[in-house]
Amino acid sequence: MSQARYEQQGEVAVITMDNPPVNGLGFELRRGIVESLMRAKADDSVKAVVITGAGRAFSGGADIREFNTPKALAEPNLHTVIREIEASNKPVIAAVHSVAMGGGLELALGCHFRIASTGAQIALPEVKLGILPGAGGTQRLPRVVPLEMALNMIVTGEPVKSEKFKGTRLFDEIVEGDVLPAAIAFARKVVTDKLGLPKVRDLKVVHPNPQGYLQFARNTVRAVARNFPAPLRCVEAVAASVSMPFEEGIKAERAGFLDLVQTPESRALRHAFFGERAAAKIPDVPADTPLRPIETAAVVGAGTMGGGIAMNFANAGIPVTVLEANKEALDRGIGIIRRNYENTAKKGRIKPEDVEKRMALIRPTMSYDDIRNADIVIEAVFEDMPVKETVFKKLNEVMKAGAILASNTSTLDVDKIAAFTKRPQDVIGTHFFSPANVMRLLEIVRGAKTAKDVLATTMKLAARIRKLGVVSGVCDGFIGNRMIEQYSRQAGYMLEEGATPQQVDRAIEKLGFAMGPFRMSDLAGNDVGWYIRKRRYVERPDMKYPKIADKICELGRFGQKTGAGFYRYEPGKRDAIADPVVDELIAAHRKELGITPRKLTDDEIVHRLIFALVNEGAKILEEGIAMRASDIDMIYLSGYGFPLHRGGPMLYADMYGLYNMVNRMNEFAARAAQTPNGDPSAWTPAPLLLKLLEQGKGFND
Ligand code: T1G
Repeated sequence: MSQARYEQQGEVAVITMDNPPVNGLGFELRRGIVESLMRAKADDSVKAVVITGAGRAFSGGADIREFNTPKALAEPNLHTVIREIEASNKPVIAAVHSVAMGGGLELALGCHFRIASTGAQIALPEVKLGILPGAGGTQRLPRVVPLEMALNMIVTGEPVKSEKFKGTRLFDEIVEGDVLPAAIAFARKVVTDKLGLPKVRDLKVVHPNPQGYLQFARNTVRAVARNFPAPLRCVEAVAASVSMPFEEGIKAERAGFLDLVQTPESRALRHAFFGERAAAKIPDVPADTPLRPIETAAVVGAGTMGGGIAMNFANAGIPVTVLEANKEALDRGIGIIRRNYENTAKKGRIKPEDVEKRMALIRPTMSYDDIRNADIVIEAVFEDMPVKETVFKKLNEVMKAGAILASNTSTLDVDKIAAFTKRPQDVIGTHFFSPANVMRLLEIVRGAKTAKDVLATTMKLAARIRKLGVVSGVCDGFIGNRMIEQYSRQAGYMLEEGATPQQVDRAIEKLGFAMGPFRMSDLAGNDVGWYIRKRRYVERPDMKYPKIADKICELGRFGQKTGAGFYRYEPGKRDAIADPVVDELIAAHRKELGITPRKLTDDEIVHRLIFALVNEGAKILEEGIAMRASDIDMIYLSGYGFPLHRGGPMLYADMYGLYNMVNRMNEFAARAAQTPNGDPSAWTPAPLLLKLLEQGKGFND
């Protein structure tokens, strides 16, 4: 069945794009539109054509699922469709509602007239996918809206509400309510008033000093676009709309589009776009699973994490009760929440009155009785199993039937925690990342007995509190922390072999990481890792570890909170300053091990850190702890500062080539075998990695 429905209303033919969910302009739909246009053209009773979209969008643009596949460019491609519309000998009117983005807006720009309903999101968001509008958007939009507004839309990709275009030539009418009848009436008027077939391409870009403005735009964009080539190419494409005849401008735009769509940055951005949406899909939990209502929440523990978690609920307008054992800790926690809101209001990110509104949603208490009717309770107490046991036994006793009992544990076994209750089906892990009210990532840890509706409800709640929920199975460290442990081990080994903390940090930060391993450890607190390693030494005596981090901790150098760690810090400052004390400690340790320090290249540093992540990620995938490779990438992009333009560790490996990666791992293993305290086994490729390599596949295929 054609994805372009055709019906006639009197002398007006109505073509309705119908390719759920957002009328992506895929090959089938493009063909359907052209066939419908031909049909209208051949029918003398048709005097005008209206094009609109079914469902929730006019059109969300090119069907990005077709990218880098033959269908994306198969004729009729979007250019051809738009040319057929523009060349039509009968007026074509776009009836735009809800969403007109990317190719969807470009298609409307090829029409002779455009009618929009208010509130419609109008955008050319291609730059967010690492490309540029490739079907005339950079040439037509500046011809119907002011140059600066057009350029800003194309370089930022941000949507603008349709009513903001009042007074421009983008829309001939902007109407309240249903746009289709208005568009059909307008079409009739075009015919009776003989309004002709005006083409956007025939208009001129108007600006008092276009070259001056464009140079300013180039300088501004160059300064901020850093790792992404697309924004600057967007400026050049728009510049062509000013300096070139239309057809030349189209060619310049096309060249830019074809260059960008092949870039690794664009592949990474598209991967992140789909990865975010895929994360919410749980294969064995049907999308229509009935959810448990979440009207109220409770948090046990008013510490840093508990306070941040409570803020997420208040921010989403969900009343939340914060339970703390002692008054002083409770008052301190609530005070910190208030200060956070006041600071946010000072920065203008929320209105002053929002501070009180949100504080009013947060109810402090020291009594479990006050939380018994909450729909979800999140435990955020000390990371110690006996403490969790006490809390969950109490929650089991107190909470109403059907309440979701969540733990914010960052590494402990959620199945063991569930076993403290008589309702393991209601228990789930909700691992927030510090600061909990800021970091988008939420690892949702699915226990063996966690009910499907509890999982589905928690995933939905994640979106509601503006978190990126990613499902993890139960293992030590879940997904993110289990991988970061291997990353930290390699970082420590490289100090033993000859690198300095600043060299390791600088190398990975040059790749685009927000923070290298040693600055990150100093920020999080070196004692956190130390505590886990001491547990590991008992549980996993077979696993070898570099020892410099332990020695740093034995000196009480826990990082920023003690004024010194791998670096030293001036009081009240966060700048990491190289500290000769650390260099001496490292030198002494190397001597003790009998290591002659060697020069490590940035390339070795970067790839030992990343491939340590990837190899562990492959094991996590194989064990079913992570449902898909893109989930692992989303965790690293949103929770660990992995550079977006690289798409995450698993995509990085795919783009590097698994064959090449395994060769590097063999090189690292050989080196580790010759290094005192080295651990060649860290580089044994995960079976899944070898399997994919054999099949010539990548993690994200
Ligand atoms: N193609 C295919 N599927 C798309 C899509 C698209 N363009 N946009 C969204 N989807 C899917 C999405 O994967 C999800 O699928 C569902 O729709 C709902 O999305 C030549 C080449 C349109 C504002 O970049 O910004 O045109 O998970 O959860 O919050 O110049 O989706 O349900 O199976 O985001 O209501 C440019 C990207 C393409 C628009 C709707 N267009 N999409 O938001 O729902 S490049 C875009 C969005 C282009 C031309 C170039 C948003 C939305 P599923 P959702 P939403």
